[in-house]
Amino acid sequence: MKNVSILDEARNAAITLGERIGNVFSPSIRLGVTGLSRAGKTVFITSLVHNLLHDGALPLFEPARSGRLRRAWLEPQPDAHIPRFAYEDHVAALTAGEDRHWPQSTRQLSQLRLTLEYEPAGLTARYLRGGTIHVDVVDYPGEWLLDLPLLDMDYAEWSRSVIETAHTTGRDMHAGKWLELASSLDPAAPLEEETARRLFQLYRDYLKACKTHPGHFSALQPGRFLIPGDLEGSPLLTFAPLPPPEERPPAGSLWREMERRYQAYVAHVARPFFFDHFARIDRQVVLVDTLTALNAGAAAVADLRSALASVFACFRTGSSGLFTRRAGRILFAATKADLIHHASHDRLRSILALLVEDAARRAEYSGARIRTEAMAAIRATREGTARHEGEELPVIIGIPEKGEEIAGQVFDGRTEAAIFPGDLPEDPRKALDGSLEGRLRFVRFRPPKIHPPRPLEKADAFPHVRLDAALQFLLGEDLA
Ligand SMILES: Nc1nc2c(ncn2[C@@H]2O[C@H](COP(=O)(O)OP(=O)(O)OP(=O)(O)O)[C@@H](O)[C@H]2O)c(=O)[nH]1
Ligand SMILES: [Mg+2]
Repeated sequence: MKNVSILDEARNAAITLGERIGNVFSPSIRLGVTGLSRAGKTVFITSLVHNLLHDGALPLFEPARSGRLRRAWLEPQPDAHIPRFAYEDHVAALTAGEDRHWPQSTRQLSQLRLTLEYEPAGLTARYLRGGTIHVDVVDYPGEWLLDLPLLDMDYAEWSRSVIETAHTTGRDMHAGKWLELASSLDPAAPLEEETARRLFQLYRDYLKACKTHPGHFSALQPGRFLIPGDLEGSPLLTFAPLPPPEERPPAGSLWREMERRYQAYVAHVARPFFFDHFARIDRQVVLVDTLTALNAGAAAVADLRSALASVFACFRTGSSGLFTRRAGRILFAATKADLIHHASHDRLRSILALLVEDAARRAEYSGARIRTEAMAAIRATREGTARHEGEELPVIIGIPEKGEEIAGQVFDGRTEAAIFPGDLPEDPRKALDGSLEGRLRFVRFRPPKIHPPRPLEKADAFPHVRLDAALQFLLGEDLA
């Protein structure tokens, strides 16, 4: 990255050194969990922690299978200035008997420290170090990763590039009002706060419309305009791109004030996110709601691929040693695999693998170890077969959420149903060529009914699909 200053690098090195010294006696791993909104981040972290705390069935996680994992517990997190991941509230929501429900949407960065006590595998290891490791889980919106290009651009460059993409097909139908206002304003006129707000609102409406329009959400900046986190309503967010003027307008003008706010956003929001949080991540999980994209059609799948390429752009800088300090490992996981029959799980993984490979190629990525999985952090369904017109169909059985609908049947949120969601194609390329259109149908299910957590009873941990395989890839070697 061209304008990453020496100061930043020095600061980063200092963090690294400080953390290493602090970690001599209690190693810690920072596990980042990200994904675009509703990808399944909160449910993933809640189930992962719950399964470790309550001795869940994790046969693919070697330390658990071999009995070397002795104990897990929560501890106060290292970064007191970050909100704590509301683990207990999420478990309470999911285990509230008849009132159980999925956790609320969470729209900012949060953290949770999980400590694992284990028996090291080798004799030497057992002698040299204790078997305790802290896992600091960090939940953050994937939308914030899309701010990376801003670190490299000044306000004029950014404005020019945003306005240029706003004229491309698909986006242009949403950009009209904002562009109209932006081009009618005199950039040299003194700033009026009301105009600034109006411009910001129209630009944000444009971003929001693009986000819901399949095919166009991968470059929506600034990330905080969509997921403001703790900056909701902050003046730091009251800016928008303007057509760059030929001559530099005077201080106090609309242009100069917008420029100042943009610079403040980059300096105080985007840059600290990358350097204070992202840079310190050792293992990364990128959750991808591949099924929802498949359900929406080929344009949405192609769009997902471009969003993944933007994610790779962030990790690519990791290969130059700036953003990831220890051996990186990135897991891309297709979530909610319990919405399809297990016969299709590997196909789901292949589709994600294809998207990830394509995205990595586009971003010219090389770096950390990458893996793809199809997974359900919490399994809300079970499987069965049903006869339909003389044919045996693999179905999934669960309680669809109230208001969900299939072929005119509206579910009441209490009754179980057997659903044939359709088959995923054997050839993953079909996900992109439009041949799946209208052939898949997913509904949202209620969370499964489990008892409130009591320690040491396997049946009480959240059921899952391949959560243990994810754990093995992410942490298996650290507990060796
Ligand atoms: N069936 C099933 N549904 C899931 C699973 N994980 C998530 N979901 C569904 O996806 C929704 C979103 O999950 P969250 O974990 O809240 O997603 P998130 O990424 O934290 O979302 P934001 O906080 O809004 O960014 C949930 O409310 C569930 O409806 C899963 O493993 N199985
Ligand atoms: Mg969340």
